Amino acid sequence: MATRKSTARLTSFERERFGRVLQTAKREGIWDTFVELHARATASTSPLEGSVINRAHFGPSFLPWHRAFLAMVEKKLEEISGDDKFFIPYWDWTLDPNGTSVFTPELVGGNGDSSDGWIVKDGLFRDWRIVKYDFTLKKMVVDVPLQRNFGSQGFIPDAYEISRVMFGANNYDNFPFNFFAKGSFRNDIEIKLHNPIHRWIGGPMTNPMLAPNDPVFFLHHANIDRLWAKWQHVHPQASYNVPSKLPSGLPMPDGQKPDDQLMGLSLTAQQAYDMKGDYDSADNLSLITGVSLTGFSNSQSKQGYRRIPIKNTMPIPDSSKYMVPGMTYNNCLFLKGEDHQLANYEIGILPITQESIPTEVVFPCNFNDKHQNKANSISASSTFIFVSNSF
Ligand SMILES: [Cu+2]
Repeated sequence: MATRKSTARLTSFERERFGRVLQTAKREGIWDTFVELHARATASTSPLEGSVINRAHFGPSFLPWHRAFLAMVEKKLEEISGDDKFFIPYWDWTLDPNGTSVFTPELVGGNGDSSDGWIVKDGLFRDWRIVKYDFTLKKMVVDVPLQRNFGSQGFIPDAYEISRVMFGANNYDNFPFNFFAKGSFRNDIEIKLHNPIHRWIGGPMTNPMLAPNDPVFFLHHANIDRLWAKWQHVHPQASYNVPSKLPSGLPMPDGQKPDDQLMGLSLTAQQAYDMKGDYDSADNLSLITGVSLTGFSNSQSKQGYRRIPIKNTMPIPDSSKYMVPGMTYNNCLFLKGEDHQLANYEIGILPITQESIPTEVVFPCNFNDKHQNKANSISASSTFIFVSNSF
């Protein structure tokens, strides 16, 4: 497998090659088989402790399934290209939050046309018709043109949100191994980083049954996979910790256990866990490996972020009252909408601009509409994280 590069660092040849190969795959019907495979895995749901997971989402196999899927698709596209240097690029949202290196005419095209049903009118894929699985006919059928509606739902995660996931859970997954799991890297990255971008793009990307119809799916998932690989790198003690039975005695659904075959793919979940992707080295993996999670060096303070657990107690009536001398608060960030039900406590990150750190601080935020209007008293903890501008 060739090394995957950021969309921001592609050569013009690599950009042209990507579009050309995808055009061929679509013309020959191969692209539609990718969509079908993803749809079938998504449709195979299993009840689990009162919720539903499927072979590809909302359960432990989410990351391995998509890693193996990405590798399979990339291999197929490489064969079409006849070029063993072919790779699927990734969209690094911290490097390029507006997608200026992604949504270009020669790569995946831009936003949909607001005056015409959000149909994508530029780029190489403007003539693509999406396909969907018809469960009555039991086959794929051709549907509407490709659509996108940037920003109507969801959001692009910023460095805070990414760091919150990357430095959050130390376990790969956790009971109950679905979308209620807490302390689960898998669930955090799925729900807090992966889902919002699907929704932000709009069109087929908002629907798991249809999402791979939009080529940007693969650029998005390559970045998810890259972040997972990084997390694995800094959590060598973590493992694919998925038991065959739940504490209740219910069996773990098929496709989730370490030795289960990932649906429609040639690897087991464990094999995919162990197969870390090959990503270009230019994006500061070393900064993450150098992170100290328990200490904080003053020399790093200008770039440091302090992570403070927030006790879910006291509302702040007037934000101006609570500025703590010696610290400057540039912004305040809170978990948003969907996260609230998932979190026992919330985490805020404050840029540190002074070296002295008070033991007790109260969030002095002016809340904006991007974040839930929630306010809390917070206590300092000894946990710090170092945030580079490119995770
Ligand atoms: Cu998916």
